[in-house]
Amino acid sequence: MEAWAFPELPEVPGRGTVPRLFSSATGGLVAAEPDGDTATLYVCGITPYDATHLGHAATYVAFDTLQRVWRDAGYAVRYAQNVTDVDDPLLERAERDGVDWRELGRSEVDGFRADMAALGVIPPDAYVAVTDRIAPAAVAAAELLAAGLAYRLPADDASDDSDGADIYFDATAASDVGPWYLGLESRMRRDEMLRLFGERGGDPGRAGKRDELDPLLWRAHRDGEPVWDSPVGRGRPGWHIECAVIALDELGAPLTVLGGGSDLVFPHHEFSAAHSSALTGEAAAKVYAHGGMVAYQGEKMSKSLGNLVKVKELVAAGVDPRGIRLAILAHHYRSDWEWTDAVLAEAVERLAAWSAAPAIEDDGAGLAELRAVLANDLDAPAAIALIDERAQTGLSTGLRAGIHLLLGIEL
Ligand code: 5CA
Ligand code: ZN
Repeated sequence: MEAWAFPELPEVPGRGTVPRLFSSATGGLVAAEPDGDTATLYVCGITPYDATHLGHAATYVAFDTLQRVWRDAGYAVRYAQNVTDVDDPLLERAERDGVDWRELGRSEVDGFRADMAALGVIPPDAYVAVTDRIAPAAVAAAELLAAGLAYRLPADDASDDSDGADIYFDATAASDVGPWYLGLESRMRRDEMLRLFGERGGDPGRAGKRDELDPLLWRAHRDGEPVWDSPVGRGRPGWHIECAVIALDELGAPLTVLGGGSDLVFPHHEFSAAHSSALTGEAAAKVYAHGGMVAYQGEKMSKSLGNLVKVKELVAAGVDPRGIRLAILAHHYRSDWEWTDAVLAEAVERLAAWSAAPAIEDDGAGLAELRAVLANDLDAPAAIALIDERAQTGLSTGLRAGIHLLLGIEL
């Protein structure tokens, strides 16, 4: 699919360094160092059934910052992002609103593109709709079956035109064969995993599974649901295999970074990584990186709760998108935080102060400091603090260029 317009990236003197990032797998900082001259990045995309909210924006701005830091360090970046354009919540919303699910997806993706472009987020090189990768997902499910890492489970309610069985990943069997887990499962209590699995699209109560946590690889056709023909029968793929296959096809393994919000750590990235490793024998990624959750009115901002602050509504109300970006960057990407009017007002004020700062002689120190703090787990709040301080006396041309390239804010 088409992504969106590429923002202007200015020339900046000198070079940054490879960033260190917090890894959800190790629980510490690791160098997000590409194997060759190209970093590979996969960030999970939206499920397009409502407009882009500040939580989505925060996640994509976080990984945009990573991409900018890599580019500044002299690496090329190859970036892939999916669109989960067939999934239960999308189908339910389309049904509720009496619209075709494809049309709902298309219009929300259009809105997302416009929002990302407004925020100056660098587009993915491969922007991939899940519905364009049904066949490879089915082939992957077939491979896992053949390898003895998946099993068929009869489904009484499957349509007559299907072969009557869903396919599940055998997590226990797969854990013996590859370097696959994020390592999270071993640190998370089983009751916690079961709770999250149930809340986030899993079906721990499905009778007959070898393990309650085994995730769905392929869902046999049910009457009234979208359906595709495939080598594993008529149906549609499970969520985790979709992202695993798109990441592998577009970028290979291991990725330099697999990213998303912290709500994807378990089960989505755990099992995407597991599927990927089971298919290739390689680790899925060098670094598993996750952003914090943005809340609004006391709860995680989410389409399902409906407590949304939408990017397009702020922009339509005349808010400078640079102010939105600065409001996001004022919070460390890994922390959970709450969007308020005051957060936005402070960012807009800051943007005005930076813009009004006098131009001064360049000794390169400001840019070097900016690079150093961002290379340390993308510490944008520290970057903002140092720019605030310098803006009181003046901002040099080099630092302004650095702010433009690295924070995506042209003053
Ligand atoms: N389509 C799947 C991923 S394959 C999905 O999670 N879609 S989503 O639309 O729910 O979220 C898109 C991205 O925004 C994900 O990376 C998710 O982790 C992130 N996200 C969702 N809600 C928030 C929030 N309140 N704060 C921060 N990030 C969020
Ligand atoms: Zn995903």
